[in-house]
Amino acid sequence: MYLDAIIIGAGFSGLYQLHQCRDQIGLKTLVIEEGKEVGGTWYWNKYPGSRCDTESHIYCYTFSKEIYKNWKWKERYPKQKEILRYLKYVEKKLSLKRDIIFNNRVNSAVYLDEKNLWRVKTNKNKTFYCKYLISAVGSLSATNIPNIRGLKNFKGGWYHTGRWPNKKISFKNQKVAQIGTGSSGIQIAPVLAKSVKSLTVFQRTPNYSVPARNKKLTKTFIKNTLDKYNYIKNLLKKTPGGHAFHFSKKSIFEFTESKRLKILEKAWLNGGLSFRACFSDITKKISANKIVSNFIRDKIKRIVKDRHIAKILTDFGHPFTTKRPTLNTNYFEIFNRKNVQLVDLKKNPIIKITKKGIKTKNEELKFDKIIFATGYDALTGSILSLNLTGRKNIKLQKYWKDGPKTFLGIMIPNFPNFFVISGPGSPSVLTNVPAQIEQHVEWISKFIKHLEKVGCRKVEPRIKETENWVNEINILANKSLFMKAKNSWYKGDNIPGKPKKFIPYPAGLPQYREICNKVQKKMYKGFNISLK
Ligand code: NA7
Repeated sequence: MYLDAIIIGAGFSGLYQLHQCRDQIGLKTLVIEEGKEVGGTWYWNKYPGSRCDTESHIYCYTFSKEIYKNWKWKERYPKQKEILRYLKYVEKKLSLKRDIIFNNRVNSAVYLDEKNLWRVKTNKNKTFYCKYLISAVGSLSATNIPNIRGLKNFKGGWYHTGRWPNKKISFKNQKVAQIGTGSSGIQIAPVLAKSVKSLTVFQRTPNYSVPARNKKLTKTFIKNTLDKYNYIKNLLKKTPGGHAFHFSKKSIFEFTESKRLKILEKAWLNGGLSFRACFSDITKKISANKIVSNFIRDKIKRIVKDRHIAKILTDFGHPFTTKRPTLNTNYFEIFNRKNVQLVDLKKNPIIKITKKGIKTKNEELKFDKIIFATGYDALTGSILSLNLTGRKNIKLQKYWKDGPKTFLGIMIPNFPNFFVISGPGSPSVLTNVPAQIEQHVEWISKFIKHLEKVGCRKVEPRIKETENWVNEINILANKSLFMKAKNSWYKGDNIPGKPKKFIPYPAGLPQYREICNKVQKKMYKGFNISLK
């Protein structure tokens, strides 16, 4: 079957890209989706307590006033189920489903030089051909299941938070092990702790976490945000992460110690991702960051009664925000419960998984279930899993063996007519993702429209511009605090053998948007456009 465009993935990015390609440009378009429904990340992340850390009134599309105004979020942070309902609502509104095939995972995509087409194959033995191939596979979708000896012998059930089964799983009165304490682990643990017989949390790296302070949204709040549609849409274009909060213009050092504390207390009480923005320099200057890191450490120590456990939970080896910042609802409080234990993997590492549980250096523990909240092969894993072969038989795995090479995070040399939404080299995971997605989808769509207008046969970025872009990301990352985290998935540290390079574009969405717009204005400088 021949199509003008194939989009891989039916999450936030795939749905909007389909609307653009089909309804705005008029291309014959198909979305191929592995799940049996729309949703992407939010289709797979169904674990108990799954919720977005970005506030609901901005974790959504803003491209359509009608869509924005006709949806009413219920809570400050949207639950996974609510986000799924929202995406289904958008899908219905735009009649997208008729151009999506579900239950098909793309296994390979090969660029056929002589035909100037992509040949796309799925695990259900379906083959498609298209001119434009667009990856909307998400940055956090290739799960990381650590290669721990013995997992296949385990007689109980085991699950990864990012591939949660469709059926209901009961943990009631069971002995549960949870490996990993990132955003997902910190969300699932307090929910499990309430019903399980015992919960054992295996922590490799302690994580900073700020209270989410989730709450039901009031009618007044909902009305105000809907009324302020234009303002919100514009605001998301101006803030560095595409969030609805501004960073303070004032340094922490402009205040006396007691005033600083007051400001921090107020931000802590408000909770949420905006905590880091209460001074201008928390994310930029190590001396400012240290004060705030210590503030968080003290807060946790005040919650957790056992001093030894509190120490393990706060023995941070990295500055606040240099790894993915997490929000929590009573996470640290669970360590005051009798049915919750903490294992410090730094001192007591896992040796193997046995038939009945987990053997660590110091003990052998029995479990009914194991939960892997161990994150993802972030940003590159999902794209590499597509097994792309570009011009002259060049494999993406090989081309990216020393790290991802993209221009603007959008296109890759040697892989003509292949676009990436929210991929490596773009701000992606450092932003409120739907805000970045809208910018990408609109930029890519405008580009494709232009290519069609000028009669382009194939397009790919130039090597020189790509090298410059990769260097620019390196330079910006080295200047930032991000590199002070020894171990972070932002730079590939969580996956054995993955190149250790900072992956997302770290200078914020407005600056990135400006660069992309400039390239567009200069008639796509940096790209080789071959005409018919
Ligand atoms: P994260 O943020 O990558 O967290 C994964 C956690 O799992 C983290 O605590 C890791 O420790 C830990 N981990 C990873 N591999 C291992 C092994 N082999 N042994 C023990 N512990 C391990 O993933 P999340 O799903 O929580 O969050 C990702 C994003 O997805 C989130 O921000 C949301 O946007 C959705 P480490 O810190 O690497 O030492």
